[in-house]
Amino acid sequence: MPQIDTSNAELLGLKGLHLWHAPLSSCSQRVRLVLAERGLNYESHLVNLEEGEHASEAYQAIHPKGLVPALVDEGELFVESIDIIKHLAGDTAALTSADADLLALADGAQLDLKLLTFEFLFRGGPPPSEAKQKAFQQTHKNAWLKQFYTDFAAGFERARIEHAVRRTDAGFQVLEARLADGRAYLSGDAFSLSDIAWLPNAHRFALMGWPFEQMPYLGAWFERVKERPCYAEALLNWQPSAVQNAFAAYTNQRRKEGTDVRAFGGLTTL
Ligand SMILES: N[C@@H](CCC(=O)N[C@@H](CS)C(=O)NCC(=O)O)C(=O)O
Repeated sequence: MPQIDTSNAELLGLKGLHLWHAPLSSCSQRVRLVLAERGLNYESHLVNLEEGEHASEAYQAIHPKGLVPALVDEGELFVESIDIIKHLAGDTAALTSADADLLALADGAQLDLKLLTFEFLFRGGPPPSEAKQKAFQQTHKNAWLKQFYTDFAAGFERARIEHAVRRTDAGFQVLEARLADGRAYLSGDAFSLSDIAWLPNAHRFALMGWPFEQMPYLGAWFERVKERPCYAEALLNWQPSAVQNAFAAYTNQRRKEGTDVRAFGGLTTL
């Protein structure tokens, strides 16, 4: 669903690029990466997910599923991060030399990334108050998202976490195999949307202590793409150091307990 019809008069009248996004959202990170890489100016509309701003009527009138990101380009509305990055890349030759299958794989990896992020990073933070949870359940219209929060509060079943870890590992193995021929980037010699689609995922799983040391080509790719200025501009600068430290402390704690991501899905045999 790349471009969607909207009857939202406020959006139709907007000039230039407008992005609704959240600092830590991997789908938002993808879009900011293309914007940074292309040097495009945009008006930033931050949506505070912790405060449940995406459950507001106003935001749900922008994004039909009440998720981030959403982009308006000269009055045209786009949702779905992969579709947005394709739109923003325009006809930039290098960026568009991406593989459709790697973009689809990144898109399909989203739900597992979300589950594992909540389990291995967000669970370390304070839970939202009951009043906040109730308000969210009453006002957000996305039934799947509401069920996800209910499941998170109850604790995810181990089998669900195991499956998510195994599928994530399988996705990273596809990237490792691609890179094994010595190419610098996922789709060849040029940095492309394939790299942009996957960079937020590598960044996210690194925060959880994913064993990238077992995937030498992917590990080297990650080091290479981190050097690009867009990584700092679109990801690091949006990640407060207090949050990063809290994630690191929680990851260490679970590592010591033997309950971190490495203890699932047969990732490591410690
Ligand atoms: N397939 C969509 C997924 C969008 C999505 O799930 N966005 C997340 C952030 S990455 C979100 O809005 N989450 C809201 C929440 O967790 O409450 C895309 O690629 O844009």
